[in-house]
Amino acid sequence: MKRIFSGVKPTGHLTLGNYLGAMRRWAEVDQHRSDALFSVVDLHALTVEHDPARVRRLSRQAATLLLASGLDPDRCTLFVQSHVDEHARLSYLLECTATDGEMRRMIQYKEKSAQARESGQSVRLSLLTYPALMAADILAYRTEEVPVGEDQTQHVELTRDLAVRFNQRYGHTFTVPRVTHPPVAARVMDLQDPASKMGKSNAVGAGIVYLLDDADVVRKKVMRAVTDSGHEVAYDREERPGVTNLLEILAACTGRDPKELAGAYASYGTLKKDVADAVVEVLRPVRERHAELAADPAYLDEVLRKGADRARGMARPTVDAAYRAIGLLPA
Ligand code: AQP
Repeated sequence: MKRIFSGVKPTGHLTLGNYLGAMRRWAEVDQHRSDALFSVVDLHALTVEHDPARVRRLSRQAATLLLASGLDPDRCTLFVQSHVDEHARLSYLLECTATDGEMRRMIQYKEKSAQARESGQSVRLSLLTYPALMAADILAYRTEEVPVGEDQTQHVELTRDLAVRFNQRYGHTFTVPRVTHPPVAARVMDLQDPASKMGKSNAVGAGIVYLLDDADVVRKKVMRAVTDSGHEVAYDREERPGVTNLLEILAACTGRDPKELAGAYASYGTLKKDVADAVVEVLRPVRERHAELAADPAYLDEVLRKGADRARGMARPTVDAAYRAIGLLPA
């Protein structure tokens, strides 16, 4: 069976972008057709200013939402990244494989370091080096496919480059993974700013639908979405980014084609109403299941403990092999 790895960062409350771009596909497709690992990648939440108690809280919430969205611990491995030491062990070897220039070219580094400087904060060294950790997350499991939203493409490309370089220098050790994206909604945009990705760590939440928003809040956010000048409902990312985003969300929620949907609407108002209804319906079972799971924290602890045990067992042989290949003396 194909090996799959993907994860979410506990940097904020999970959003409709996380769900449509990644989580829903993990639950509906990936865990059924592959040997899949999904992780709450908490070490990545430490690359920017953070509050320890909040990261702990968000890590539990993210894991609970992954279960609520349909991940089944009997079908896949669900775990917290920091529970499996192999990620950090391998990350250092990949820092020794990557170049400074490669790291500085990463879009997230450029954007987030600029934001930190603007707000007078220092830039953590880990913000520069985290792509090596991300590559370790993937390569430790000999992952073949990485199902993610479009924003993660650059990270997976770097991971491929590092795997190929390591294999060429030190002998075949890693599987070279490939990225996959959902057919629609691979990049859900902020409802208030359709030029920006709907991101859970964005400062202003008015254009972000959180998975735990209640139905009224979801409706308000969708009905207030920024649309484009003109009145025609057209699918055009360049000229009509606001409406196109709504069409993509509706298509992802209903399983229909966004271009065909465009032809079915005469006004922005009716489109928004249908988008709001569709999003509320898609999120309803997730919220309900989240409430049930949150009432039983011991169950989550057990799932994460078993998941980490399983993940450790899978990662260790590969990471040990990488240590030997690069020239370190076996312990
Ligand atoms: N808007 C989105 N549309 C489609 N897919 C998305 N994903 C995230 N946002 C969208 C996908 O969700 C998975 C987990 O994302 P993540 O936790 O790695 O990153 P994030 O939600 O983008 O977190 P931040 O902190 O808000 O983001 P950054 O750091 O980018 O500013 C991934 O598969 C991601 O593609």
